[in-house]
Amino acid sequence: MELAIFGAAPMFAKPQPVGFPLVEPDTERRFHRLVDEVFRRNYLTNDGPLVRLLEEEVASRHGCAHAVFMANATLAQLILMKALGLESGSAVVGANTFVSTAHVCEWSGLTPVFADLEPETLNLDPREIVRLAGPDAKAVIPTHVFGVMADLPEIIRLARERGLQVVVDAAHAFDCDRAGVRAGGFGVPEFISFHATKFFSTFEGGAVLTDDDALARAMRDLRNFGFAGEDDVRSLGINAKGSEISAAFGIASLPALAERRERLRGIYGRYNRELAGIPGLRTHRLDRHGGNNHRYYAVFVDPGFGASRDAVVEALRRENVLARRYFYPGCHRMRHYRGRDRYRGVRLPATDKALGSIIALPTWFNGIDWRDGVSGVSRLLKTIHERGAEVERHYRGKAD
Ligand code: T4K
Repeated sequence: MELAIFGAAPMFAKPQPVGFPLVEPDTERRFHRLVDEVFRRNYLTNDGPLVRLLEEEVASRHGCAHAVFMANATLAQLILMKALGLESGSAVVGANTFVSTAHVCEWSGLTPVFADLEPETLNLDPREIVRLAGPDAKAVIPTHVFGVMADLPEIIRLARERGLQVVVDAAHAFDCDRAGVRAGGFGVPEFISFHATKFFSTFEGGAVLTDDDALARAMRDLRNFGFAGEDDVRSLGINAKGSEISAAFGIASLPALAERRERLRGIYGRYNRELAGIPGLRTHRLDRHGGNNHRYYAVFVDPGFGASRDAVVEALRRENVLARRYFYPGCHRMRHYRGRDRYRGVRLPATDKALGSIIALPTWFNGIDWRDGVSGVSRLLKTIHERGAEVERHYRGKAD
């Protein structure tokens, strides 16, 4: 098989992004009906009936008392940290996360202290809390990377010993669990993302999951400028409300989730079978400790593969496979952080190793049957391996 980098036509006529939104035709039809209702009611935002329904549905799916819906997960984290009184000191944050997790610490007045990962799960290694939590530490913020749940029982234990609060980035973890416990069920607040490309989406959106009634009440005020009553502002709030249109899309998606989950599990299984045995290519296992929504599929390109990770990504992109290197280079190596004195000496070898070799592949396909999508991407990876030396030479030739 010839590759596009050597002049062949790309394997896929249309771009196949990792972040292709998951929207079934029935979801779209249900959404349009709900939007018609929104206009008939003429109630567009500010804690409307669809927002309330969405909050009930999300909370009950996750087995917790409250899901406080917000405009996105970044604002949900900001509001949560404000409601918890996290406004100074430092927070131990896994470096392998979307940069917003660290940024929100700074917006809240906390210095992020970046922690290394467990290679098996790609999540914050709980032992890092012992190493990194200094006298000014106030919180620890693990992320459930790709929906693989962090070791919350151990993280919570170590945090409590040190008087730290635990705030969890569950952005990827809708409907995921660790030994049967879902995000929101561990006794600590977790924020989740409903961004367009997530397993469950509201276009933009997010929520905090919690069992704590007082915390939920405080966050509902904070997301609405701090209003506790019509003319009564009791806290320094902001506008983080989600609209009825966003909620409508979430509600329209709910009936599709069981089938969506099955489809993604099928894609995960098929990739595992088709990629098995390619030397130097390792699959990231998603279901070691519990259930996963399988929204992401990641592989590691090890030295035995024959071409470097970045050469592989370049070759795939030319085939219209828009592979990503999530969360390369890690927060600690993002320009905003790495240039500052505070971060100069930071060494996170496990994070650097994993993020130097990871590739996220598409799990939802644009205009083609998913079986053909998975087989096409797998055939490409086999061919890139077989022609590894040439692929690498081509990549280096371009880079020079
Ligand atoms: N914590 C974690 C661990 C997160 O992953 C995120 C968000 C957050 C916190 C914060 O949650 P939010 O505040 O967003 O609710 C994206 C998203 O913007 C971001 O929400 C997400 N994580 C992150 C992992 O991915 P990019 O820069 O990778 O996405 P972008 O725009 O390059 O899109 C990826 C691909 O998907 C592109 O090839 C285009 C395609 N695409 C994208 C969209 C939005 C479509 O085909 N259709 C679309 O509607 O950041």
